[in-house]
Amino acid sequence: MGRKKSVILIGVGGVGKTTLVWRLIGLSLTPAATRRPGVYRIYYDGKLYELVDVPGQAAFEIAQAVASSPTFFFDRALLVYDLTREDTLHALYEIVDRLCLFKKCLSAAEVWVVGNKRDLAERYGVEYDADPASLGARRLEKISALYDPAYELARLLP
Ligand SMILES: Nc1nc2c(ncn2[C@@H]2O[C@H](COP(=O)(O)OP(=O)(O)O)[C@@H](O)[C@H]2O)c(=O)[nH]1
Ligand SMILES: [Mg+2]
Repeated sequence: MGRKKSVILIGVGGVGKTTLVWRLIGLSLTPAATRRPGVYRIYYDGKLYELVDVPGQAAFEIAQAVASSPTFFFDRALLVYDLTREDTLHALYEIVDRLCLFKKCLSAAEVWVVGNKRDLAERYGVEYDADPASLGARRLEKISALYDPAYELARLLP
């Protein structure tokens, strides 16, 4: 089966991180075991994943929670924002900056930016585009954690 892959979801409160985790957990045939609040294990496509859902609302709280996480290297970090709210995109820069101030710059094999609530962006015709490179990320993926089929959301896994 290979080594477990770890994925951390980072972003301010309300952007849809927990919704995304719960949709991904729905993929698993084996019931997901929660080891401690915010850490979920799923099996998908013959691989074991550990998903870390960071609690908190504001950028400083998220940065603090990530910095104090016992695991520090992740196979993938998903920087999640709400496509319809520019403040949630700006917050990602603040989180990434604060992590470096804590001398804990984000350490992940790959960083992806995830623009969530695509359904709302389409409905309102409002969408703030992230520049992934400026966040140290490889790519930007736009999703609807609420409405996209789970197998499509699974493309976010390493
Ligand atoms: N319309 C829409 N709402 C979403 C989507 N994803 C999450 N939400 C809603 O946004 C709110 C916050 O979601 P939550 O997962 O708790 O955000 P978190 O604080 O980042 O964990 C909830 O009311 C969700 O139902 C989405 O893709 N589309
Ligand atoms: Mg949450």
